[in-house]
Amino acid sequence: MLIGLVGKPSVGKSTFFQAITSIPVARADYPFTTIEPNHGVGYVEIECVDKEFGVKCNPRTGFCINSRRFVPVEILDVAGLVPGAHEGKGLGNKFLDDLRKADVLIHIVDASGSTNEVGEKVPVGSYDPLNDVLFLEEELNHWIKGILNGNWQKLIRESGMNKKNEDLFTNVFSGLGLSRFVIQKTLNSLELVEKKLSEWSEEEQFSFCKKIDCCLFS
Ligand SMILES: Nc1nc2c(ncn2[C@@H]2O[C@H](COP(=O)(O)OP(=O)(O)OP(=O)(O)O)[C@@H](O)[C@H]2O)c(=O)[nH]1
Ligand SMILES: [Mg+2]
Repeated sequence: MLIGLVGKPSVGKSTFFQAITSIPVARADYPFTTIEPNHGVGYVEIECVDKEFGVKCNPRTGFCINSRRFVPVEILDVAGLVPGAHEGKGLGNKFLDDLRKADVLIHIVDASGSTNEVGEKVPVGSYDPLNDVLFLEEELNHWIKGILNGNWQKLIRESGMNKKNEDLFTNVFSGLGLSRFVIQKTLNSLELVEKKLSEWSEEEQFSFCKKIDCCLFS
């Protein structure tokens, strides 16, 4: 499993990464300390069933010590996102492409409210962290929309060749690990299964991206 760490700058993403992987990485109290992603492996410790079955555990991945299984989990720590990243603010949102293969995202939030929306220090409690949750979701939606925009003209051409919407979108989003089933369900819920792509409004395109985003990293 690959877990991506996301959040605005200076909230402790790299600190969390280091705590989990024991890999020393740059951490500092100014925004954009991380620019290139940090990639490492951490371990989830669980009880092994070897004792119960009276066997010696020999796991294919990770390791087992005294009936404690250490299950490897890949972690990716990326640069911070700021509001408007999809318009190029901060370091933009291109680095999110590194998270394409992530199964899950963990959003690291500074719950003390001591950093503003771009990760600068402010008095403790003077910033509402809920704002971070909302803008990060919005930025992820825009990132997906950017992927769709890049493929839109091609999709419209192919849609004219009588290809089904679910097949077209499955091709575009398979690289993100989205199945045909999820695409079909999303199109169904928005009543867009049959609608010709050339007739989709901007709003419908964005709604699709928003819905698909929820399925992506669940
Ligand atoms: N008080 C407190 N400080 C923390 C915590 N986690 C991280 N910090 C501090 O917050 C600052 C930023 O930490 P980083 O781990 O570099 O944050 P980041 O989110 O990776 O930042 P960017 O790479 O700039 O996006 C550092 O000075 C850390 O020591 C925490 O749980 N509590
Ligand atoms: Mg960092």
